[in-house]
Amino acid sequence: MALPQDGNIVILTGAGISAESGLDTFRDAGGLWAQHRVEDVATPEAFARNADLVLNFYDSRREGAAAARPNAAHAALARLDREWRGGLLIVTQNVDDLHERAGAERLLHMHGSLALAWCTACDARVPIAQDLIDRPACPACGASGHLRPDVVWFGEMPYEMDRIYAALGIVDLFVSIGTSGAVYPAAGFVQEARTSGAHCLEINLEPSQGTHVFHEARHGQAGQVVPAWVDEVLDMA
Ligand code: BJW
Repeated sequence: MALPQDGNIVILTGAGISAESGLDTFRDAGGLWAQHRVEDVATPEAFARNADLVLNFYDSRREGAAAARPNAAHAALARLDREWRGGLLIVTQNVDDLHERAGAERLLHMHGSLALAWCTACDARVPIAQDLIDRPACPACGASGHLRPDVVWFGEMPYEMDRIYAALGIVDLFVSIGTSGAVYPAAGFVQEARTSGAHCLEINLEPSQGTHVFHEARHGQAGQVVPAWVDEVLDMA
């Protein structure tokens, strides 16, 4: 495909990009949804019903993410972010911070972040490093027992949708990496990108649920396929 040197690239990433860093995906065999029922840990109703179970789930994932290291796919996207002179936006569904630790800057977290807590007493989003199960006080208002993980559960509105749809409205190349295409609205971004006339590429271990909507698919480990694709894009420029 021909991509103008100042063309606009939007990259959607999912749990598969962090798999080679040792973090569990959701829907693969043995993944997070095989270990926990979604309804028990990833809805506001679950949090209202059994906050301890939900807080333990996210405390343990925060610990896992802190111990993980960015892999070759994160590093390649950070290099693309540094070197691509046109527009670029990495939209991650992941709540780990491996993209930013690899050096990516043009990045947003549409499903929130394990590094933040949301105080339901004062509505502040605050950085946290400690376990929420210990019910730490909110650093903004001092109230105890009101911090929840700042992540987007089923039935909640993902973050930064205006910015994402604005970027999809002018995108030339849309790339989806390591996501099953099972969760909306992210699963619908490829259709938005097609409507804008973008070339759409899927990079995933296996065909995603929406693979037929993409113009092109490259199947394999993100840690191998993504660096090769980034080399191609930067060589074309
Ligand atoms: C590799 C690899 C390697 C492995 N290399 N690849 C329209 C139709 C139907 C339903 C809905 C709809 N619109 C909304 C809904 C409802 C709902 C929904 O989508 N339900 C579905 C189950 C059908 N959506 C929502 O409720 C969302 N909110 C919403 O829509 O608000 C209203 C709204 C309306 C209009 C506009 C905007 C908004 C909120 C969804 C929140 C999702 N939350 C979670 C938890 C977040 C916190 C946390 O991390 O715990 O987000 S669920 C979970 O799924 C998490 C992930 O970000 C998300 C996606 O998972 P992902 O990343 O794709 O992981 P996997 O495991 O599914 O796939 C990994 C892939 O990688 C696999 O394919 C592997 O093969 C591959 N892989 N190793 C490359 N080494």
